[in-house]
Amino acid sequence: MAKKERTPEEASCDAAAIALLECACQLDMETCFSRADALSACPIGSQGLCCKNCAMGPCRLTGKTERGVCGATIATVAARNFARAVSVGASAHSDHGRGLAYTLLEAATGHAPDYGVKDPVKLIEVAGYLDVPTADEEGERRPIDEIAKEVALAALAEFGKVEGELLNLKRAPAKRQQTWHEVGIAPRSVDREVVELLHRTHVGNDQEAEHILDQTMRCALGDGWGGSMLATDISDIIFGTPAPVRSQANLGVLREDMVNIIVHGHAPTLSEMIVAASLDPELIEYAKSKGAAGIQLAGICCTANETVMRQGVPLAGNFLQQELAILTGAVETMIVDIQCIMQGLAPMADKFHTELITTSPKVKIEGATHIEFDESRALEIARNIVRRAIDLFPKRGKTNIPDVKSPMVPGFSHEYIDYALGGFYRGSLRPLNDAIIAGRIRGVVANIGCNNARLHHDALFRHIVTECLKNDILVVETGCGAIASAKQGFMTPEAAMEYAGPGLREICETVGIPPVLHMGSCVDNCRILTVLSQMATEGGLGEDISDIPAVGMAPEWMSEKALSIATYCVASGAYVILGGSDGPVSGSEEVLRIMTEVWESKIGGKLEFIKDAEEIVKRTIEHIDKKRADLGLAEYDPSQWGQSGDRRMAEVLELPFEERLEAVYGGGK
Ligand code: SF4
Ligand code: MSK
Repeated sequence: MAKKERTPEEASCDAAAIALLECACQLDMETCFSRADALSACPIGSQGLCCKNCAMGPCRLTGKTERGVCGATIATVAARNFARAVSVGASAHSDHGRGLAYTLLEAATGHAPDYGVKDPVKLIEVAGYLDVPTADEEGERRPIDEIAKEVALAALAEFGKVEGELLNLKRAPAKRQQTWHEVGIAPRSVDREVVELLHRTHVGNDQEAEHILDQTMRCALGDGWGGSMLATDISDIIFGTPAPVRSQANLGVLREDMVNIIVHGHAPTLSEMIVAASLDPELIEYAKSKGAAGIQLAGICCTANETVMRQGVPLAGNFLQQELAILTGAVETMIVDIQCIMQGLAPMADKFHTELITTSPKVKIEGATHIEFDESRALEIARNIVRRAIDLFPKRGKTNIPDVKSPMVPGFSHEYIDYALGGFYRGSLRPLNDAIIAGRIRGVVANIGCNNARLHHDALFRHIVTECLKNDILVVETGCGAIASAKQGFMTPEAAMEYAGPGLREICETVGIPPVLHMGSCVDNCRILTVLSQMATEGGLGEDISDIPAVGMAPEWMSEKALSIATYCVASGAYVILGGSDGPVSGSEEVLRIMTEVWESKIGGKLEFIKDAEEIVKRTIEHIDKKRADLGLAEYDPSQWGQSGDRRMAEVLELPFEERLEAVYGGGK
């Protein structure tokens, strides 16, 4: 029986997406939503029960056949499948990081003249982590380019170092490092852990689920504290460390009267040059000569997160909105780099005047124009692409841009959070720890990850964030989850007044921050690791990441990168929930037990797959309250808070004199 096709409202809770899905129905065009409806997920593969690791299979371990031809058990097969997915996710993030290290090397050696060191302070900090001397023997500061070159080489060495372990591991709390060493999962080098994990999953190799999953954690840690952390650090060095900027989110940022260019994927290298080209007065004049009022740049997925965090380039949407952006008919060019790029874009672009341009030597798509990016001619290539987009503007037909967008304030790097809480003079996370200790902030949730076309687009994000804020839980976000929150209006300081509980609202009002902090792209989840590490070492919240009243989650996840992120967060001590389904190892009770009970006792973190939104919220709050109790903190009591801050001040100023005295001095004067 054919699966029922969802109505636009059943497919998404985003008003812009709904409007465009209606448009897709009218035009009889397929999207990832309709394809998800037409295509049932394989019930065996989705539980992790199908092995195709050799030509005696594929072996589907269901019903009577609970062992593969080679004798592999359900637990072995499910663990191996999970391990392979994590290795791919870790590779994607890490290869992204390696690419940035090469860009820094090219820039520092004069081979990429359009790039340089934008944040020398961050360079000096990262040099410290990578054991690169920043001063000469006389104690004089070495030239920045010289340090940058050595930082790039030291970063590249982390991928295939011969001995030792990843240098960034020392940025974790001491207790965490000790756990990694005791369990034997401290990653030695980024590439080595990926290769070893793949080796172990070859037919006839590692066959004990727990042992396979130990190496899976080690490989994922190589992503979180290796490849991803290097990607973030080097992006900050080259393009600047983010600080708050104003921007907007959702497809309504596209302009009827302008040339619309969308950057999509994950790498900031080309997109930063596209930003520069789109601001070039000569190209703006050229756009005007073609009848446009100017050039509007917008982003999708994590390229969007990179450019919104640093440049305030508006967000067009998240993963499930990439085809819908083209469906507006208003996009001249969509430039894609790496990861999360749907092949469905090419046939969709074919129906409009839109040119889809692939730019990475690693990504070609049939039907797209390939203009390969080359760091040595970066701005020239970017200008060429922008010029092509302008040339397409006169060919634009009927458009359908939904009038839907929300204001937002992104840019919360961990450096900025430190600064926001104490300025340059005494920037630290002390006020955050104190707010948690006092109970104004009940705990922290990192709500991250993808969208999934099989789920109600953005709905889990919206529900969970709303409930967290109501319960005085500070939310930090990256990836497509961050874009979901931006679109839903959670990322302005004013949102605290509408959505936050009384304690969290007081903090947001005092510091002037949104209740949901945009911390960047998928690789920037390592910024969250850094914040958690600092909170653990700051004092008052235990001495390890596993002690902190915090939960990580990816409610609408779909990518293998999300599995790697989840695994490195767990291996770093966090409780992580992956939502939306029973999960990719649900066919094995044993693997589920290892990821919860065994991992919790062994490394202090655990991974659970929870389908239901209410259940995710319930378990999150239970975990946060349990961690608070374990730390001996006061029970959460919102009735204590809400008596200070801007809103209360406004109320007090309106009171009659005597009542105002009472409110201010409590009757003491
Ligand atoms: Fe089947 Fe074993 Fe080959 Fe997997 S490795 S396909 S379980 S025979
Ligand atoms: S883009 S990995 S869909 S978050 Fe980073 Fe979004 Fe997930 Fe891609």
